[in-house]
Amino acid sequence: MALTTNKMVLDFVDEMKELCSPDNIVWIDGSKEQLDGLREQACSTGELIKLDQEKLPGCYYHRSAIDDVARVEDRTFICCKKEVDAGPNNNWMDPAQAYTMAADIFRSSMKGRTMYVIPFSMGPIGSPFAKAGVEITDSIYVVLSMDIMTRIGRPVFDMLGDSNDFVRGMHCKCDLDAEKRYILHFPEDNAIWSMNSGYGGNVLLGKKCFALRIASYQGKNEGWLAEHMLILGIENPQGEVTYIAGAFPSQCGKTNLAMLIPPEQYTKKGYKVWTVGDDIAWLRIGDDGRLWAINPENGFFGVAPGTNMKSNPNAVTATMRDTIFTNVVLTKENTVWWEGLDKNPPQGALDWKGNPWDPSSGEPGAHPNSRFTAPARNCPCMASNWEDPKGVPISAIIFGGRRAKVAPLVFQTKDWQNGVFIGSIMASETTAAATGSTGVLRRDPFAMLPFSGYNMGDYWQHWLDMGEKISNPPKIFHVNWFRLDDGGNFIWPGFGDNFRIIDWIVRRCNGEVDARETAIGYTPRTKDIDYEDIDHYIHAGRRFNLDALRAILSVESVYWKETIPPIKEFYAQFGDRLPKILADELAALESRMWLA
Ligand code: OXD
Ligand code: MN
Repeated sequence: MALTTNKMVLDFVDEMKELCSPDNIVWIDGSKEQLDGLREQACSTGELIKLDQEKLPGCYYHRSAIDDVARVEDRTFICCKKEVDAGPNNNWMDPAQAYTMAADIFRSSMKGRTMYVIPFSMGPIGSPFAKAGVEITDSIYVVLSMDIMTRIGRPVFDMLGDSNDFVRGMHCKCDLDAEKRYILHFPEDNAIWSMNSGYGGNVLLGKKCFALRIASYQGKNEGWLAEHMLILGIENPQGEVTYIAGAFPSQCGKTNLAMLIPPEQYTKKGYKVWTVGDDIAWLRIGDDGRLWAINPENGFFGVAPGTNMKSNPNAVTATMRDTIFTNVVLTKENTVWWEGLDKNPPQGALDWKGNPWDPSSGEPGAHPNSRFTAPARNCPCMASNWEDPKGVPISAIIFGGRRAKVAPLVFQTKDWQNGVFIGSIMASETTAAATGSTGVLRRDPFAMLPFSGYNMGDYWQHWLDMGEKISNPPKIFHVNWFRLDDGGNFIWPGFGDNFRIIDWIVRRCNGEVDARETAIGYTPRTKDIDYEDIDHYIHAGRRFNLDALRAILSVESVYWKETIPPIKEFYAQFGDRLPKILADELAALESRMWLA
């Protein structure tokens, strides 16, 4: 039975029913009985495998098709009326053409299947930040994953009432045909159509599709920001908490940073780090003129390989109950394993494809993009106020990238406008593991290149416009944990030791430390970085020392000069959508580099 009388929702469901011809329709009310029934059903068909319920209570295992294991950026489209509004950062398709093509693929695709209708909310229900969606799907895996990643069920329709302000999400696995796989966004219609995939990033439509692509477009029109950012709270020994948001391209340790444990010297004094979110932030201007943020999600869709009790004990703990694991190793004891979990790969296990796996074969057992879908409430370092409907006030925004030479460990930008410029030139060098070639530079402004639902030039202008409206803006910083010495070794230990830099950022926000002015912004004075006790890290045969600190904080104009021509080339793609302010910022940086 329909769970709502909202005519727009009923029309949407009817229209999709007509198109896809499912055998029946199930409205997801979010009750435990209903979800337990679906878990049982999925186990009976093999869609899920129940894991050892003593060791991993409430946990299940899932495999996606072997050619369906990642987001498909080349098959992801923004379908708006004018191509220029999608921008060079997006694939574009004419909406009329996209609807016709997709309808052909969807037609009768749910014959013999059940259509599930999932009401969901991005953001705590009742929060002024929250937005509703309705996702239609033929996948129980999607229903159960949406239950972890968002707030689902009846209360969402109570929140929505008769309003038309909801995102219409339509997903069908169809035949999982990679040639007909499309992730289509219609920002002007509040709609997302996803077909022929079963992989989380393509089918959990609340996450990248809604909370970033559609929401970034809504934010531009409504005066707020939807960003690819973690949110964390830093508590000092007096119990005061400072909140920071941070944007990092993939492979820069974002989830680890969001759940960081400070070095012992700080925890002994009473410092704590609290997680508010690990991937997405929605930010609005508060009555006090500050920027306030919520995490619109309700769980983590994290990369499993490399996650372990040393790199991220909080994430490991979060996955110990009520979690769905996808494409990891399934042990013969019905538990899970992945590369980097520990040094004891299991014997007699099945790999992510379901084949017997020999750890000595040299083949990885878990897919490199295998995932855990875990409820945020399981994470021991979740902030007690992480679901506060009014959000948390942001004191600093951090941009980061993986740069071997150019960017120092940390610098503070001069002001909002200069910070937007630094966000716009963000880039990361690929690692050998990911691409087979090291040091290929991938531009990823604001870590939003694959996620801005509109022209990135307009997105930068929106950030500049927001700066005009925020009377008490966060300070903007850039960090680079990955700088290499001349021998190609990481200079900085990273992980928990990143807290030493976060601490400097917090002290800058509170006006407690001064800084050195350089051609790119403000860098720390060496006396203000507490590095003396980094005794576990031997660098080039020595402890991390003052020379290493000086080296990693240095601003090398030779390298900065080299960065300028490729940035000009990148900016040129945006034509007259490039804000003039950013071109001016680049010219100013260039002239400062020649003077440096
Ligand atoms: C993610 C991503 O999965 O950014 O969060 O790709
Ligand atoms: Mn992400």
